[in-house]
Amino acid sequence: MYRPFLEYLETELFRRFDLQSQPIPPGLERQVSDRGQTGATIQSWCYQCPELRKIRYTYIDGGAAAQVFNSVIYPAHCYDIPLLGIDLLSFGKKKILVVLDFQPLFRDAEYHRKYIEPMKAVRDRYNDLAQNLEMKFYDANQYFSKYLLFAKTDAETVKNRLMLAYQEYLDIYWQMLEQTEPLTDTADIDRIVKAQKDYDQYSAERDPASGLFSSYFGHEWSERFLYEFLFADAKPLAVSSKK
Ligand code: BLA
Repeated sequence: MYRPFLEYLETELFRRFDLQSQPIPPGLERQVSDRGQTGATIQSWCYQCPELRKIRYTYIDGGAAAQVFNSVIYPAHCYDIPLLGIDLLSFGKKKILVVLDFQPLFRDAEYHRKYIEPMKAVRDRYNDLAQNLEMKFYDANQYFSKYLLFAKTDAETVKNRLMLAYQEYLDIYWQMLEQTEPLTDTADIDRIVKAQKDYDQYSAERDPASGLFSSYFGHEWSERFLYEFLFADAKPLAVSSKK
């Protein structure tokens, strides 16, 4: 159901950047489960290029029971622009939830003006996909912008409307990356390193997908996938509390 979104992203990335494949830890790149009605396959891709230090995306194909396309793009540490976050979910065809955002690293007004305000014009044209839904897992004020697309919707809207919004958001994101000046001061760069690391820690601890991964692929695999691939700069809680 979300394959066209994966393919569009992939085409854009290969067209615009000089991508290098990044290794995915053994056993995490692809996994097949026979649990659930139809089983499921999860597959991930990871790349980097000088402008983007980690580009990862994952597709879960669980037939009619689950279709998921999830991606995070982390800019190089010399760029303070937001991360690009994509989470498109469909469970049993009835529950379709789509999220797309430029995920801010900082919350001050200047940052907002530079990197979030440019989304407003697009977001205003897709008001129907920005439904102000309540967040149960995450804090909407942390790592989410006020112009995110976040909607409960249907397959028709995904195909006809979300795809257009998605293409426009991506366009603005590439533009933003092109226009941003690289930081050169070590202290400024260190601040981005820390902010991106904090994002991984926060996201790993809150990720609402860990139950989904566990139910298909087991708890152990799920923990590895979260901490060794999705949010590789996060430390598992038990480990970090010992330090
Ligand atoms: C919600 N994301 C969810 C849910 C699942 C996933 C299962 C809960 C749906 C529900 O029952 O309400 C799935 N999350 C995944 C998967 C991965 C993952 C499969 O990380 C990894 C492969 N989530 C993101 C990114 C964004 C994001 C990058 O991973 C940013 C756009 C947003 N997902 C997001 C939000 C919700 C969500 C805002 C709703 C959470 C809430 O209600 O608090």
